[in-house]
Amino acid sequence: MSANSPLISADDEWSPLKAVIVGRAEHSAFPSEPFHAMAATMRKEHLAEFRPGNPFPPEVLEKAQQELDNFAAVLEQNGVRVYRPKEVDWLKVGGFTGAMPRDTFMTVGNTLIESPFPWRCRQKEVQLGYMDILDLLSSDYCARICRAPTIVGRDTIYDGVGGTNGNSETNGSHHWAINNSRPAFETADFMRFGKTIIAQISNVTNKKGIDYVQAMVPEGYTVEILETNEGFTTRHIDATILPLRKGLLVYSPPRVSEESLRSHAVFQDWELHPLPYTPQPEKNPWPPQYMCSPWLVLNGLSLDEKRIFVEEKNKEFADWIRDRFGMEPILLPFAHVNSIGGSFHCSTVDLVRSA
Ligand code: DAV
Repeated sequence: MSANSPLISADDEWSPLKAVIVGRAEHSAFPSEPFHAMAATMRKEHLAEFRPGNPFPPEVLEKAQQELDNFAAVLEQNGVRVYRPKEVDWLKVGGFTGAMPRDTFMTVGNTLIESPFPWRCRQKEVQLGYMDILDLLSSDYCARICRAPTIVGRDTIYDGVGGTNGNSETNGSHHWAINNSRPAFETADFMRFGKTIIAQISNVTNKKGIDYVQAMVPEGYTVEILETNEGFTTRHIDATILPLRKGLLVYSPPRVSEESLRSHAVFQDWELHPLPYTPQPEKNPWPPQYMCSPWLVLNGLSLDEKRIFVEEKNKEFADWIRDRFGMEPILLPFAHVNSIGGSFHCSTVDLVRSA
């Protein structure tokens, strides 16, 4: 592989997309972790579903798979190289899904970083689903792949958190569902803005995890912690802020303030726009929104600085970014993928973006 066509090279969210991983949905099962960790991150009305060995409804998975295949085809039609993970029976192995690789990997320059997952049900995800992709990527001799560190001995990530009734809400000063005893994160708690990477501490990402990313990124990149307001449901930054292009960012005002964003030098000259309406949940939607809030409208994937994938029902959002900012939203069906954990940003990992 020549140095002129790298297989891993991306450090922002908007430059023209050249190569991407798109997840797959078959055999996905509800994640299952100690009650307090699920209660802290999942929607209350569906909490009982998050138990071991519980598959998502087959019709949801079938349609989610079709949506992902269609999305992958549209990306290919636009000249993007698409990688897909292996088909894995996640139900059988006590795993979650192959549909949400954004939580699993992040590209920073020539470096691909794997998450040291806090959740046990995800700790074999890469080994089972993504080794073929990693093999292919390592044929680029300039690429660096940072596999997650092995957990030596017992995993201590839930020690001292959760409270006696297993509910972190009642657990005094313990705010988060995980402790800081080892590096833990999901890469969806990080977003790339060139040499600055913005991260949040959350119910799946701890301070040691953020320090670990700082140690793994190539020289010259800095990880900064954004103060967010989500409180106890916090998980993932990619339904809180959405850069539409260099210099233009949309944010969720209940989740983060302009002041907090402005305090980061990288946003000093940016236009920062609150979403001008509060996205509302549908009443009794089918498919159900098992895992996400209506802020998922901000979970777009950019093809370049104009074109961005938006779920076809989010017409108000698509109209707003078209009329207000001259964007060209690409509307695709994705409701069933949304149902099992995320939208276009969550279900992808951009590997190469270049001007
Ligand atoms: O708002 O429910 C969804 C983001 C998933 N990566 C939310 C977070």
